[in-house]
Amino acid sequence: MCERLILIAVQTGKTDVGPSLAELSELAATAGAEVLGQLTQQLEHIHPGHYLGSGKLDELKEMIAATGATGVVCDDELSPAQYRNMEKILETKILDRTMLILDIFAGNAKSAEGIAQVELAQLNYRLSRLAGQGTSLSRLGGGIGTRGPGEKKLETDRRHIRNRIAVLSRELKEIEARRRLLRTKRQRALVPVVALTGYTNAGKSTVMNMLSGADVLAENRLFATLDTTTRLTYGANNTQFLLTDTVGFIKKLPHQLIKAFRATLSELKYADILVHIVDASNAAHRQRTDVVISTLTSLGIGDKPIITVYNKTDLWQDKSLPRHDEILPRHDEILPRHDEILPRAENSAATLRLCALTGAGGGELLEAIENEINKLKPEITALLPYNNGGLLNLIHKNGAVLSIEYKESGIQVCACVPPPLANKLEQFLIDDVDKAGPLTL
Ligand SMILES: Nc1nc2c(ncn2[C@@H]2O[C@H](COP(=O)(O)OP(=O)(O)OP(=O)(O)O)[C@@H](O)[C@H]2O)c(=O)[nH]1
Ligand SMILES: [Mg+2]
Repeated sequence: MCERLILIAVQTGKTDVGPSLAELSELAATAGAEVLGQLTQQLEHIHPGHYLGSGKLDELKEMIAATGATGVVCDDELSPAQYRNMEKILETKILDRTMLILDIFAGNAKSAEGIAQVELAQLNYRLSRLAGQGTSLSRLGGGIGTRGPGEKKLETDRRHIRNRIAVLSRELKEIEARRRLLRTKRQRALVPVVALTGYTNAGKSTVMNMLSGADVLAENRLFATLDTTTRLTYGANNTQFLLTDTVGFIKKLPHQLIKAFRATLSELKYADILVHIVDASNAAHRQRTDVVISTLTSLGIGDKPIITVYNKTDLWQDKSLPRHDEILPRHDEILPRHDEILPRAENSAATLRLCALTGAGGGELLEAIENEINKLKPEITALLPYNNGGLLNLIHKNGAVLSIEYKESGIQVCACVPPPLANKLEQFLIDDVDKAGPLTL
């Protein structure tokens, strides 16, 4: 069944809800629905009982009847009370932004981990909707909000949902343990991890394919990637690193999803360097950058070195970006100028431009990644016993040797090495006495 929906939003402050509604419309289309129209209201506060004010609700009811809409989507997450009241007053299906996002995730999940994570998020969301309510879920019927692994569970009661949540949580714990093992192996291999991050549809998977030769699905739709993919990749000077493609962010990303996707998002947490891909052709790219940075910060990973990449340069000069025309008062004013882009992230290590589609700028990106990898390597001085040549080989392979001296007590090496190797060498580290210079009395 193709849902035919009307989008609604309340504007409380000065911020225009236009871009947010445009994005909601994109979410609805990605979920397979048709958007018939939209309705906004300027209010000081969102109405606690039924989101819109009473008069506006009447207007909406008329609009539903006139257009033959099958449902209404609200741009904010509704409280259970708002949800119930609106459903009663409007006598139609009520959806919110969170339900659309969960539905898209459910449609796109492929791996066992992805499917389990989405189901967990959906069940937690449904459970929160059921708070203090004895209602059966069957009244929701089919369509958006009911699709996905949780579909069969719609007829079950709260206890059933809780049991299922417990089973899924256990399953995910096991998957997480496997991930941890993989991570330990990677750390042992001393290869740095670089993770791609950014708003959904910014071009992360396209960059992944371009840099690593992977064949990850890159599509012009929201949340095409839900599963992480990691590939061994080579930098400009053949430095090895692991490149990871991850799930994208969006404004008002449901917290149930963030919680359920903890294992997937941990790939960002354990990365050494983040590459933030920005679709700079999108008029709202500055706000989206802020969303990404604040999401990273809320995940406790805002302090990693970030390379900011302004992608889709080929579209920057295009004056006829149809999807965003409505929210573009003056295109030139909003798009970054080619010669003047300021890094938005405070700790942005480097800022560069890219056209991931053609690969233009790819060389610079690899160089920037390599630069950051080199910065990760602290300078150490170690005195290695002569019978432990393996360590010297490791230093040669993974670090940059600055000097070697063959002394009576061992081999004194000064080198820049990755932090895991520095840890491994801990017992051999010495203060570099030669560097300190002669003592003067
Ligand atoms: N014109 C143009 N399109 C690009 C460029 N880079 C990526 N795209 C397109 O942007 C769309 C989204 O690309 P993806 O790589 O799937 O984006 P993503 O960030 O992985 O998106 P999600 O996984 O859905 O969050 C695709 O249609 C790409 O072909 C670029 O430099 N120029
Ligand atoms: Mg992707």
